[in-house]
Amino acid sequence: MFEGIKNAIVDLDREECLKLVQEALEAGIDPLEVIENGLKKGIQIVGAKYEEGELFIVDLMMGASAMKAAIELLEPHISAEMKEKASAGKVLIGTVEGDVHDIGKTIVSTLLAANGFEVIDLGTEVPTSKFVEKVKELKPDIVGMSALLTTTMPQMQEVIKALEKEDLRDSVKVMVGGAPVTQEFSDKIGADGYAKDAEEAVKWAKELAS
Ligand code: B1M
Repeated sequence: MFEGIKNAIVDLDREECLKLVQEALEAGIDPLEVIENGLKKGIQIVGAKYEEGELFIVDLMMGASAMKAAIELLEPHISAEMKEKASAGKVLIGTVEGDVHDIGKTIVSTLLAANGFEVIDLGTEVPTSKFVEKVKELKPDIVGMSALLTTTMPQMQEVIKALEKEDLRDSVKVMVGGAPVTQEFSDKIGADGYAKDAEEAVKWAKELAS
């Protein structure tokens, strides 16, 4: 099943992907396993093929869109499990300004929710002012930022600076992630936590929230 889902993403076959994901749900397979062992592996191969010049940007978009649709199909089933657990904390999360990449961020949101966090996902291209406004309004325990482009990574520091300016920095923990982000970068910009993947993000969130 996982192999089929992975291959459907690699083949950019949205219909087949959604059909197999639906079958996996009906067979009672853990939705998180479907993401980890099927969808994520598929999009990684698509990304590698793009980098090698074997696929074009339009192919990337097709693969990404199939993956997003599949996650949307899985999400309600993860939330159902989530509801049985007490909230581990409130997380405000978004992809920073100028950056449209949201697959990784959505996986992180989904896993956090599945682990009992209340997640408010602001989406992509989130302006610094919106992060600040939402921190004021919603008082989260953690602010999570994702960036996939080296050119948008500095936005993370802008958000931290803006939170400092508004005297909000001490009220939240800041977690950062995304393919080009490193522990070194996280330390440099004054974030509290860095996670290389969604599992680590959950681990960090649990530690940061406590
Ligand atoms: Co873009 N893209 N892309 N892209 N894209 C990359 C990132 C790139 C590395 C590809 C390449 O050229 N080799 C490159 C960036 C180069 C750089 O900055 N050095 C790139 C580029 C250049 C671009 C455009 C500029 C291309 C163009 O238009 N010429 C453009 C940017 C537009 C913009 O943002 N303004 C662009 C557009 C796109 C698509 C729209 C086609 C599509 C995104 C669709 C979408 O997200 N809805 C896309 C995709 C799919 C990719 C690749 C292939 C895959 C990204 C992905 O989804 N990975 C990517 C190449 C690659 O990474 N190999 C690439 C799978 C995902 C599960 O992993 O996002 O890393 P990831 O998330 C992980 C961890 O990083 C971590 O956990 C996740 C799950 O394990 N994590 C966090 C992520 N966020 C976290 C937050 C946390 C903690 C952990 O705490 C809060």
